[in-house]
Amino acid sequence: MKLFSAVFAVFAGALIGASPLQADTFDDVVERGYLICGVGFSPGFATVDDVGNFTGFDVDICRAVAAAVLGDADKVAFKQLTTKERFTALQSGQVDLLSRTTTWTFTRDVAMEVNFATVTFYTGQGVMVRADLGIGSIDEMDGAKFCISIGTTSEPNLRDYFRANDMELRLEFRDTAEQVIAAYQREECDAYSNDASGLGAFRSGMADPEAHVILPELISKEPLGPAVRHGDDRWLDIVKWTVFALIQAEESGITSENVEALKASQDRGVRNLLGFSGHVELGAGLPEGWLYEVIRQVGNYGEIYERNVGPQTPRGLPRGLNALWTDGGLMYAMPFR
Ligand SMILES: N[C@@H](CCC(=O)N[C@@H](CS)C(=O)NCC(=O)O)C(=O)O
Repeated sequence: MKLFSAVFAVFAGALIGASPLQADTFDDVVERGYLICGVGFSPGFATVDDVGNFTGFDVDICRAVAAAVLGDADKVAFKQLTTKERFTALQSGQVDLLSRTTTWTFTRDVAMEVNFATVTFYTGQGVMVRADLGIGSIDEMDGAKFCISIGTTSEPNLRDYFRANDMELRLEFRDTAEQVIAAYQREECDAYSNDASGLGAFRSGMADPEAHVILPELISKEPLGPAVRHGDDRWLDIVKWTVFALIQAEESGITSENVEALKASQDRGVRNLLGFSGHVELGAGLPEGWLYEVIRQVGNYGEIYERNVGPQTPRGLPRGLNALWTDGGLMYAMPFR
């Protein structure tokens, strides 16, 4: 019995491949030759077309990491995960990286044993209601019934807000965003609540967008970012510094258009940022020019933002808190030195 347990433990450990002591996702990805990235189903963040092409803000973060590690942004296998299954998928080793409109919270970071690399998108929780209810503020929603997805921060945020304001809250849960929206459209609830960055997209996809109103309040902070497993420090560093490179490149005016010309630059800051410095990248075991490939193939943070969710896209999201710190936003890369 004891022997069986020990054998089983070793076998299970090999299967999940996530023992903190052994974890080295970087080596696994290089050996496999492609990255497995967990994404979601949100327009602007992750969607797939009829022929299997993935696009979106979160998708581009995966592509940037693949370009950094493998020199090719296309070497990614995407796995669409529901909110309910996303952390198990990461913990059990089904994905190398979770880039899925996921809020960095205390509980997730500490108790769920995932490490958030940094924040890629700041948003907050908003509420959409049927216009015919004539509601102008969440504070008029005592007793309202909300449709929400299982396993999101949306549930505890709503509970806290309603409790704090002494209002009654009724919840109707569904497994996926698609099911939540369908339930809301069938009027099985009065309101839909989720990250504000996603609400407008879902509204614009409805047959009758003007029949729904997005209320002005945000009831929470939702800092979204990519996550890896605990105990996988080198991999965490790579994901973190890939994102910082995207942000710093925007601040330094380096784009997918001009990066080729800057490749030969002797400026120390530029060389560090593009991964040609001869020391920064070697510690992580990455090839020369690893960040040059990221910017060349995927673009800088601003390019990723504008392409997927910016004002010129159907999402139409202004930069707001996601502007660079130099423009009054919160996007601030740690120094490349
Ligand atoms: N940021 C929140 C919510 C994120 C989220 O995933 N929201 C929606 C769409 S904006 C969703 O995809 N829901 C359910 C699903 O299809 O899995 C969290 O981390 O819990």
